[in-house]
Amino acid sequence: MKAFLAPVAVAAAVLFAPAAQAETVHIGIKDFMYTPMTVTVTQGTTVLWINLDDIPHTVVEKNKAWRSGALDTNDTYNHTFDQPGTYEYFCGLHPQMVAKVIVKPAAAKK
Ligand SMILES: [Cu+2]
Repeated sequence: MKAFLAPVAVAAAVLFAPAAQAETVHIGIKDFMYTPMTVTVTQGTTVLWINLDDIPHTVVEKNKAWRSGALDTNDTYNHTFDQPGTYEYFCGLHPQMVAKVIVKPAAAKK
C-alpha cells in the first residue's frame, strides 16, 4: 500500500511554493558595510539584516522610527515595510555606515 505517498508529495510542493506576499529580503552587514547598500522592495516586504562581522553593529532608521539593539555576530534584526517610501538608516555605533531601503507600492509590482 504505497498510494499514500502521492498526497505527501503534493503537500511538500505546496509548502515549498513561494508565498504570493510576505517576501523577505536579506541584507548582510560585513566589513562595516550594509550589503547591498540599496535595496528596492515591494510594500509589505520584510527586510532581515544579519551581522556577519565579528564586532557589533546596529540598524537605526534615520529618524529613529525603528532601530535594532546591538547585533553580535550572526544576530539578526528584521523590519516589515508596510508603507512606500525611501528609508535611510545607519549604524548607531558607526554612523558612517549608511544605507537605504526603497519601498515601492504593491500595485507597482509587475
Ligand atoms: Cu556598525
